[in-house]
Amino acid sequence: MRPDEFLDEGAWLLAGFALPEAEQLVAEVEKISAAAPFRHLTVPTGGTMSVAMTNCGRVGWFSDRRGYRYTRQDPLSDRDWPAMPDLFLALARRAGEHAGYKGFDPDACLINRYEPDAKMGLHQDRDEGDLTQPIVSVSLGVPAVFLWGGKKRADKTRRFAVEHGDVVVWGGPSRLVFHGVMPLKEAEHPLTGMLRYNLTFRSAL
Ligand code: MD3
Ligand code: FE
Repeated sequence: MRPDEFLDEGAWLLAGFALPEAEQLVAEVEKISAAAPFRHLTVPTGGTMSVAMTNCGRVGWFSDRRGYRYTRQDPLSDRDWPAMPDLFLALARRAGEHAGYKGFDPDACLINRYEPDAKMGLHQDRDEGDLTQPIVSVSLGVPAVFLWGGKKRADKTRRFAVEHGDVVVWGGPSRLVFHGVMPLKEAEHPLTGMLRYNLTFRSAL
């Protein structure tokens, strides 16, 4: 097994941390997306994201021409986002604690779905209300390459690979670093086919 890897102050890669429950996690993602379908959101500049998204939890992240925000209801259906499964919350708490963040209690889980070639440009996650809390990220399915920069967009970036079952915890001095995901390479995973899912747990309110 790959050891835990220290990435930077406050940031840890917990290799394979979610492997024991990965199959159940994928099944929960499929249930959530039956109630709140994956969609390609529009960004304020008018473009469409190549990554498709949905959410579970008390609030969900949403974007349209007006901007980015967390909403209590899915704007597509005007219904509450699906509840966060106990399995998700337990995993997020355990990973947070493992990386030194006691009492992590996320209220939002953004679920990203990558098809071949889908990518995420460099950005900061700063729409959350409580920036003292970490973000816990869980990778499922096809492997990907994360881009990991500094506090300024122009800072030099590092790359590292994330695989099925890997968990990354970003907090403290690493919470506001610029990051992104390289275009997904075409590959097959027995649980997800050509897809990669990423769950990110956040304290949004
Ligand atoms: C926070 N997702 O949804 S994991 C995102 O794989 C997002 O889908 C990517 O970035 C994905 O906002 C990357 C989450 C992540 C990665 C690096 C970070 C969150 C981070 C660095 C600093 C703070
Ligand atoms: Fe992000």
